[in-house]
Amino acid sequence: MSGKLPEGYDNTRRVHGEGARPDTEADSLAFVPEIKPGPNIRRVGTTVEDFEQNLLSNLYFQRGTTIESASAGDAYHTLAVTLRDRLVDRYARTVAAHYETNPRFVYYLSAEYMLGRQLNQNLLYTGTEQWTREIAEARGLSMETLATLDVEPGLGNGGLGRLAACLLDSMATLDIPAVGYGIRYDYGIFKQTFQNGEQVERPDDWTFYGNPWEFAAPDDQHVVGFYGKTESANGDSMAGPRRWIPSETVRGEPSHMLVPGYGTQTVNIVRLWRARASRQSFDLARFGAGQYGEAVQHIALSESISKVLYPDDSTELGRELRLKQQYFLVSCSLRDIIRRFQFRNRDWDAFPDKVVIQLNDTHPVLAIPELMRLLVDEHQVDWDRAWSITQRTFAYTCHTLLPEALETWPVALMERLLPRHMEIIYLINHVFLRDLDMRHPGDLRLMRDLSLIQEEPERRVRMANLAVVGSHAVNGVAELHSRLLAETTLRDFASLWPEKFHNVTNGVTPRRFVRLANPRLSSLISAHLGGDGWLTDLDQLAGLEAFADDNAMRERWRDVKRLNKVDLAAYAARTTGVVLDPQAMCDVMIKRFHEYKRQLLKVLHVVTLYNRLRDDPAATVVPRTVVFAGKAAPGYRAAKLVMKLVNAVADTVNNDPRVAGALRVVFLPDYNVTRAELIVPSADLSEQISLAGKEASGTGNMKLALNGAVTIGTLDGANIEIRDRVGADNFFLFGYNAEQAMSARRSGYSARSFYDQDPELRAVLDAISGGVFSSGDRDAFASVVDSVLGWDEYLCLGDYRSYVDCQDTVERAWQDRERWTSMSIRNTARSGFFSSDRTVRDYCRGIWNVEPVRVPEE
Ligand code: 26W
Repeated sequence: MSGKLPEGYDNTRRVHGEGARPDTEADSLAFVPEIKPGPNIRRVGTTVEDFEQNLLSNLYFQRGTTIESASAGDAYHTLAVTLRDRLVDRYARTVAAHYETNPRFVYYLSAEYMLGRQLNQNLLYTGTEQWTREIAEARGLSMETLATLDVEPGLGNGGLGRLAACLLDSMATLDIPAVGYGIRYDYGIFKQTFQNGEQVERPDDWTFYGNPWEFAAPDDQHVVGFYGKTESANGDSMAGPRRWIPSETVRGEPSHMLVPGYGTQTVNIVRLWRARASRQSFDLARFGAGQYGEAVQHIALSESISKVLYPDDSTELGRELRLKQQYFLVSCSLRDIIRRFQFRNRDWDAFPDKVVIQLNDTHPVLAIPELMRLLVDEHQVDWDRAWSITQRTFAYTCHTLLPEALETWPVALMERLLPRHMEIIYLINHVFLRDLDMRHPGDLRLMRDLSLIQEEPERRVRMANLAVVGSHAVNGVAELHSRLLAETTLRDFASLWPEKFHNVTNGVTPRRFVRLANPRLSSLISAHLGGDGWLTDLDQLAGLEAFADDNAMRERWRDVKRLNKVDLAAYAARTTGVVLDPQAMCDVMIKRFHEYKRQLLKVLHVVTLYNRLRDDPAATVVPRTVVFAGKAAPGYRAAKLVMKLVNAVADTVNNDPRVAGALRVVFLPDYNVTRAELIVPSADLSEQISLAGKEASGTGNMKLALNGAVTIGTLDGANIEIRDRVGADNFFLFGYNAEQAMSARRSGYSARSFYDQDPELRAVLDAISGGVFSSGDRDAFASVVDSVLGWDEYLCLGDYRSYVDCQDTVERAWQDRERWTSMSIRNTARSGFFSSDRTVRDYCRGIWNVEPVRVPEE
């Protein structure tokens, strides 16, 4: 094998569509860069001196400045580029190894990625932490300053987006050939601040100072069409080929960020698409006429596609721009995937052998009709063959159970925006319903419910149905979730195609959420496990079990937690002015605000404690710090009112001398990955109190358990598996289970009956509606109290007593310090299963059927 890679294999230097250079095989091979790291392109040394040289030369040549006049920004960008150089070295060898072996690739399509800050991660993954610390200290630069300049790319809302990032990290660490595809939003998830306790959203201009971690690849742009009409290419069958003539086009320009594996050479990429206007968009004539706005209007319109992330994480809004975003992601990514496939492969039937595309929820599901369009219309593959290739290529992960989160798009909008895709969806539906009728003749209910088209009240395309019909595998993200999907939401599909349905329980990367977030705990663990092998084999944590009842270990374990709580207290004081006691139990509820997650139930408990303390200051309560953090979708009024109530209760409690020292409540603003890395290590109690059957999995619960927090929770999502693994006596369980929650409603659930029967609950609700937390304004939170005393959708009052009693059990346990510490150690020791490495192994074995490709050292 010559080792000479064909032009652009490492997906650089090939341009498609409008304004592209002519792309002839002959001329492209003429310019083939030798990418095997040869002496002349070696930029990275192996000693601290080399590293310092690399830094200085990058400061000179990349920033055009000298050490004397360098700003902190210069220092940060220089460090970033120098680390990036080291990762590029490994990336080049990864590309060569993948070219060599032409493996099956996993392509992860996600509208969201919450990658977190890159600096500390890349310092760890390049093993240059110590060197950097020494050089920085020697040059009077503080690592903290550099870290604050490291902006978090907040290209996601919550669980789904962070899971995507954890899976990418684990795929690289397990040497799985993979590429993540997403959208490079100019504005990520909004910045959250509070005014009078209310959430205020501000735009997140995350690339204002540039992003040193990305490589723009303008030559790899693709042209994406919208609207327009279709016509037959040859012959009039809808099964095509047909021609789509879009009336509007934008260019999709990629930039990629490196995704290094830990403890291995593999470096994969995540490729993020950005919308650029087509070249002739600037209207010079209008500009000349002084119509400056109009002159750039077309550019603004085109580029609005990747302008901002939609901040909703569970209610589909059906905005046209959102659908354009989804198609933009899908069209660019599929063209890129096909281009990469065609480097080494010619036969379309081999496509599913070389390509598996994981659809991260329904957001990228247009990829199914888009692949059909590209195969049938652009590559003249006949319909049935194309359909078989498509089904064998796609796999779909569902991340929710909430009916309102299952996306459906108006047929009228789809027909207008994507006329050819609507034709293809109709044909897919026709063939599917025809086969269905063969298997279940005359079963109209089945046909109506499984059809890709909802007929009433408005004709809409059911994206989840399209995902299931067009994929060879469907999975939920926790055992209960996958079971409920097969028994309720997707029941008919599951009985039609039981072999398609899988469970892959979520996981989290221990590199970011233990090693980087909690270095104190990591070194304590490594000290007891004889090294940090556990970082890539998390089941090794089981070795800590032997020390769970060891006094010396418990002492040191508590020290770690206390010091982490000191850091949290310092941050809370700095950002909110609230003074926290590091000795108090740190009770944490950190997640998106949503009624099903029941932050309100946590507030009812806080008010219960407050009432108890107020009524009997001598009452023996355990000093407790309650930490809230999380954003609400800007339009989600009910969630935002609960947020306001949390801040109101916090103000009242924190300023009431009768409870000082016993109870503190703090709402830390602008929750994101970086905040999680601060809060998780300091948590003693992890609040996972969603109504059973509503939280698909949860991943915060895993991060907290791995960092020694003990969970109080319901039998919901992955809580069940956490309890199964850490043991029932190391988990505080309360409330309805999923079946009871579903039957409670059926058996005449009355929220008011709980109010009538439970005086403590009554006192709590009366205090809230009585204006205790709103300086006497009885209307402030009336609607919150009315809604739980009314329909109480998420059975807060039904679970109140069981929850409060369980919290009392928590307090009794906390008072036995040794027992609590043993419980904490056992939670960490028994949570190895929740590594995203295990999750990726499950996907590889059960759905992707891909093998690792080892990347050689130098
Ligand atoms: C259409 C708007 C929209 C946007 C995002 C609907 C639904 C979503 C996501 C699916 C919501 C989400 O983040 N789900 C969370 O996914 C996590 C990763 O699997 C799970 O751990 C959480 O339980 C689930 O709520």
